[in-house]
Amino acid sequence: MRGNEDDVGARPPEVDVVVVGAGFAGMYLLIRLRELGFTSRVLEAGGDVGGTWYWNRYPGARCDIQSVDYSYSFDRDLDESWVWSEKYAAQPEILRYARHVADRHDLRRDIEFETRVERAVWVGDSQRWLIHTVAGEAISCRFFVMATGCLSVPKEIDIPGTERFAGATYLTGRWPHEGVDLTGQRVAVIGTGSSGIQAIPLIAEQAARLTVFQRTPNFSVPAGNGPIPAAKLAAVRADRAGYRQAQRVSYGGVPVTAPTVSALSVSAAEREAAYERAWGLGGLQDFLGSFNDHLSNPVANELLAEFVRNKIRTIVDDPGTAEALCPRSYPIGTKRLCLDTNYYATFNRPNVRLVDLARDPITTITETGIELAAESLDFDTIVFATGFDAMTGAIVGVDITGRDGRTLAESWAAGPATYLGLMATGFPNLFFVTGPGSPSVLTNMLVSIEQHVDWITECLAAMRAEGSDSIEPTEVAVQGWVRHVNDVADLSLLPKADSWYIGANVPGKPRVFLPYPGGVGRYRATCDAVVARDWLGFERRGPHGTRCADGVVQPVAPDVQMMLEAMASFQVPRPETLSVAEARALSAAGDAMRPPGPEVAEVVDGCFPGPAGDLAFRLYRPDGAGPRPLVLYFHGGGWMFGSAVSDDPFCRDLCARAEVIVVSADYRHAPEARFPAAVDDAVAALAWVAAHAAELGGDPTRLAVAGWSAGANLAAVVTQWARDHGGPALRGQLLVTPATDQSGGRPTMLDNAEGFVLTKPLMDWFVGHYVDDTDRFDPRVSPLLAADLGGLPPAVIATCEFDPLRDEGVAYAEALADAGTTVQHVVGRGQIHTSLHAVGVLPSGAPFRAQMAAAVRRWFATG
Ligand code: N01
Repeated sequence: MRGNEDDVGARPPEVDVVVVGAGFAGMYLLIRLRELGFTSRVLEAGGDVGGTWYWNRYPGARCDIQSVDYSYSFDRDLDESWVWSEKYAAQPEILRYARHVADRHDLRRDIEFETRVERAVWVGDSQRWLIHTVAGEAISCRFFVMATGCLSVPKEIDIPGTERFAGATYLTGRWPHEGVDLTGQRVAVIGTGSSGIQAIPLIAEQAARLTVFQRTPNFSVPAGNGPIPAAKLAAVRADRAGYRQAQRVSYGGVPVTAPTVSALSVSAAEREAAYERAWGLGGLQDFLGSFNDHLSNPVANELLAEFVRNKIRTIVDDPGTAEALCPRSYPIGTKRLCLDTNYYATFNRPNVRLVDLARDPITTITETGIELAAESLDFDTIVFATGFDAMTGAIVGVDITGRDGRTLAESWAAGPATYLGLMATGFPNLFFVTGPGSPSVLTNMLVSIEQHVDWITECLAAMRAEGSDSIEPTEVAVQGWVRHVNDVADLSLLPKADSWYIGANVPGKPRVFLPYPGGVGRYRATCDAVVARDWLGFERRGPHGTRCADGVVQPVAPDVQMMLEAMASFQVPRPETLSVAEARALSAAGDAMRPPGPEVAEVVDGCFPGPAGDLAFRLYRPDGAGPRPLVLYFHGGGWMFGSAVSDDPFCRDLCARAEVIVVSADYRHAPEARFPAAVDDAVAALAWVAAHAAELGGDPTRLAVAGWSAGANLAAVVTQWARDHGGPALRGQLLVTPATDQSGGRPTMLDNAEGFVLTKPLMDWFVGHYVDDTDRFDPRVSPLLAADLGGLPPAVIATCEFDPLRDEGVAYAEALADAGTTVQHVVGRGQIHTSLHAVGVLPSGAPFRAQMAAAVRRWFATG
């Protein structure tokens, strides 16, 4: 099919926008561009609209998102009038829907089919793109949009001998339009991803003999296809606008109630019942989302994985085949979960055989079939269901040369780097719809496509309104976004599989997590925030000059950010607005809600003599026999809150990771006991622990101090005291987000003054209660101000990016290093004052604790 044939040849060589691709993204883009009065040309390699649904015509191809959800929302009449025949529509029906939309909006007159784009060049002088088609046409445009889909370029077949095969070969992603009759044939299917798993049951019904070649088994859940669930249809019909809005702010583009219960918090019977219910319902989200920790907790994940394996063992008659079909090498859900109809049962058919390539790999394809190490098999037809060069294949498949003469392929050689998945530095006015770094394939594509197209067209309209010629993200913004995408992925189990999400399916492709796993609702809010903050991270150029609000849009670690949002929604009172007793009670209540921290071999509570009476300590002993290194620890709490047991999870963590005895010692608190009471107590604790190290099971020659926040201040102070008073000899000092200077505000005290738990007003409140103004310069209050910072033991100093105390920690690290002390500075990117301490709550703090513990081990490694 062509666009309006009469118009071909009369098409303008210059337009505002060239769009590549007439799938669901390109079609909606065209509609929006027309509405906004932009001239455009849409170039499509296929013969009609529909994108992935135009190409993927293999038997059994259907969507794994329910049809009601997988449809446009922008056209209310279309939405109301189109009636899907099934819960999960098959490819012919989805293609019919795409064609219907094209007819309804008269789209084909602006689409050129069978037109492949070969290359594109940014012309700096004119600030325009020149787009070259394979047919030799050159089109000039201001804006260039790649709406080329995420799974549109089949992966190159990398099995030797493929070209020698004399029979028929088919790719699932390029299935012949006229269909293929496999009746009576000997058929091989290579690949057991979503495509293979959908095609295999239907091919088995036709073929005389079907052999399935499986390299890695996949987890698959029954689709439970049938009529659209009545409840769903009723919900949509009752409040269509509300339903569509709920999709937009949801995680996956499908409105579901987010699970709040851990798979580990219920009995085995309850869990099994929930899994059975979800299995019976059919659907990816219901199944993976039957509990809230399948994609974050390996133990919970394994429970779900084993449930599926047991299902496979129940369904498949031959135990050997069943075991071969059981995935074991990656957590469930970290490769796209498949949705099937009768997949596992197909292996009970007498004409179907599974070849497990993990045991018996393909050595070559021959003229007549497939040769394995152990046998040769003859076939009439080979079907390759071997997947796609996902997310980047179609984009770098066009030779795109940007501002500096570099191609996009060169610029992405180490992996794609985009801002919001929408644009790349060096490629002005080039947009991607659902590009790498956007939620895309992890969500309902239709919802993601509409959001991207709306954002892009709003951007174009804004550029036109302000008279800008070009827009491009800054390097800072792109690097920040790439980090954020990886930070979010690293909070989950997703990077643990060799999946196409991470480029692992294509030999040589850089291993980078490609889609953004933060959810479509959060992502939408982020894109909107970028616009609201004067197009944060984008540089716009034009006759007006250059406009740029540079910066990173999500600089706080994602788990920390979520915790801050939760705290804001709970409206936790500010401690400094309470009485001291109330503030202490609030702090203790927060402590009581924490997970306990890791197990240690032994916990002992005791007392030691302080200058004003006995003080408590808690000792944590690691596994293992013999005298251990001993770390004296001082808790945080602004010299006003906390106790020897208040940092329990952190002390356990340090004990377990560094394999040291930790003794957490109490000290008197302000305002009842102001400075120097805490220092005197800390000095007494050090003297007592040094004198009793052996009794405590420690090695008196391997002693160090540690502390967090105000406790780190005390640790720094006693380290200086020990130097000045003849011992005890210390192997090191671990200072976690220390307060080191009370003499005046440093920049981060103002930059991070609000919004990150420890605030400037709270810090002022603490210090005001602890010391008189005249004592602020005393090195026992401000150890940074000590006249001599030489001769101190090695220091590990952890600072956090969004901590008001960050600069004073950095300054102490620098000052110690300048004075000749060995310093390891642990830089908590994206972290706040309290987050390194939040053991078991904020996973992003764990790598920093691991760095600290490794450094502590090194202190004690010798002698
Ligand atoms: O591709 P895949 P797909 N020798 O990459 C195997 C979407 N989709 O087309 O895992 C032997 O998942 C490969 O093995 P391994 C959906 O998002 C959606 O099936 O690399 N085997 C794997 O088994 C999906 O995730 C729908 O070890 C080789 C298979 O081929 C995505 O598209 C339907 C091989 C490829 O699986 C891609 O799915 C269809 C080799 N040399 C697709 N090379 C629905 O909406 C590869 N393999 C339902």
